[in-house]
Amino acid sequence: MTLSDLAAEAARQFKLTYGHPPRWIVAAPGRVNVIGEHTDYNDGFVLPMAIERYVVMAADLAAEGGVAIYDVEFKQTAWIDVSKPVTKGEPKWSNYLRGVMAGFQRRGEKIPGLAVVLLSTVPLGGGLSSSAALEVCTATLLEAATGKTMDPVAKALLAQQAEHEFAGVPCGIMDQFISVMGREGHLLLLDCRTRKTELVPMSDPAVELLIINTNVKHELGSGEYAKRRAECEAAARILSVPSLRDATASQLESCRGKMEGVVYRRARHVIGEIERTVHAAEGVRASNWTGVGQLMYASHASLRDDYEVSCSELDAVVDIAEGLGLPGGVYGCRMTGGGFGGCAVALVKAGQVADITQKIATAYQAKTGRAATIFSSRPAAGAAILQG
Ligand code: GAF
Repeated sequence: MTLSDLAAEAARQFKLTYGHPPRWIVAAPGRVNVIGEHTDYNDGFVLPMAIERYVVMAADLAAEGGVAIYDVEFKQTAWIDVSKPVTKGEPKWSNYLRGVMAGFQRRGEKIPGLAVVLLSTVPLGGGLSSSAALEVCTATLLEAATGKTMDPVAKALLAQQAEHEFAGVPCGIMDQFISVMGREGHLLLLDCRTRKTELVPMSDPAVELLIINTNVKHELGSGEYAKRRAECEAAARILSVPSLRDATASQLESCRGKMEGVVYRRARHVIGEIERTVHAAEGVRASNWTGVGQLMYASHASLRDDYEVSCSELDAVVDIAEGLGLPGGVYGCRMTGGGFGGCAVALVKAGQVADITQKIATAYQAKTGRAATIFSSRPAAGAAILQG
């Protein structure tokens, strides 16, 4: 579904639910990370793009004091009391919105009463940042409804804080930044230390990014994510650097004897991945697709063996893609996002997309007994007010 189809559907659902057309329609995209995994909370580089999958909200003013949100997929309404400081509550998904509303209140903003309809085409638990899209979409709606536009960095940080405090995931800044700052036809090279962003054009019609959802649900709240973060901090302490961004591979080797094997491997992944990300951005700029593809495979191996955030289904997808290789139209493939399930991303020759999709789907089913969901996306624009 295109974004304008989705906006029209949100307007239709709003009218069905509340009896009149919406005043505002806003949207925020999900993302796929091309490379730079588990580097954001180590002050490193990431290279994500916004995808043509969105959370969309249609809304209008309503009685003061409360925000009602009807989720079309869950067929469920959440009601949030905004007459006092917003707190965590039920249903669980409403916490992403609650967290953003609480952040707005902390900035001294009064949240008006609202009637909202929520639609999403970002698969849940697919590692494509459905939660960041929901947070950023909520922030965009509040911008529209209060008439106060936020600075994009402040907006992304507010959404990240909502994730920390209301969803309990100590995530980095990548997902919220790309959902706010994505640009059509571009990847976003983000320096997570300085928060400096650079748009990297990716409009070569000869290549496409395929997103392969293993349909193994990924769950970052389970504690493994926080554990990885703590291991990275432990490595930085041993190396006497503020963060792993400041460490080199040779420094790490010289301190190897001072750290547990697992901490050493986590650091080796992060240090290598930061370097790969910078090289991959250069590769994209030069349309050196073979080079970018090799970096993607290396990233996957490192996430699988050193960082241990892959799973057998993601490994199966990458093995199948690598088996097709260049003659089969595949430049590179890797898991994307937090890991433990979710999606892989493959850089492929545009002319062979249909063939590659069919081959990966068949081989994945045979190998794992599961059905994959495969789609391609061009780099999309970040969050926007579509109406109002
Ligand atoms: C998740 C987090 F939310 C991001 O901040 C990032 O750390 C990613 O996992 C791994 O690169 O999506």
